[in-house]
Amino acid sequence: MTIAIHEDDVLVVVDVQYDFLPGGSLAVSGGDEIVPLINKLAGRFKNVVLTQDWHPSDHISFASQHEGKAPFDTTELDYGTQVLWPDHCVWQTKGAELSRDLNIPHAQLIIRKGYNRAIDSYSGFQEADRQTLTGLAGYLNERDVGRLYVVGLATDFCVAWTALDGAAGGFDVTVIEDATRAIDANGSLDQAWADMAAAGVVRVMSRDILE
Ligand code: VGL
Ligand code: ZN
Repeated sequence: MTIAIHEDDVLVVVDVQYDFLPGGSLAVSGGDEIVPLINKLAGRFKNVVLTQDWHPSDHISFASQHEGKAPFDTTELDYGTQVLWPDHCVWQTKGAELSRDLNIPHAQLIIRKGYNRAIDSYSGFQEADRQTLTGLAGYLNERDVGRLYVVGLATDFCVAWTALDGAAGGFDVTVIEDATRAIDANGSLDQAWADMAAAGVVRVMSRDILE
């Protein structure tokens, strides 16, 4: 079934950065496979917004900042349970750069997130304290946009949290599943799809839009 993309719909491309691609410090399996598909999808959208995970080198989400902890362990922070990651997307490093294979010259905005040392931010809308906003909702509302279509990395973290916050903010949100890839740590992918379904996030495949 074909979904018609409208002129006011927005494609949100999440964290297609070298550290999440093969060879990167937090490489998502098959992450590179989605880049040509994202480029193709982006050609159908007048409006495209990118997000960029952007951390200081001593970011609190890095296992290296917590004595005795290893990547994929968790720790309790003021705002809740935090998964600890390998150092990744450190600003001004190659790993933090958006893939040069993205071919989306008409992208209108890049939202950086995770730049506060003490707060992680998977979501493009708000930080993990669930209080500090990135400004993305304000931007989209001011632009009076239509539906949001979310793609990128990783399905179960930054894509899911962005989709969930978009839905909570009153947007009509769709995730294009085959234009995402997952980290899938400890059942996180199943949980993410369950959470998104419960929030009314629509799940489609790229063929639903492209064919
Ligand atoms: C992400 C873990 C840590 C993501 C970002 O883009 O999904 N995951 N930082
Ligand atoms: Zn991060």
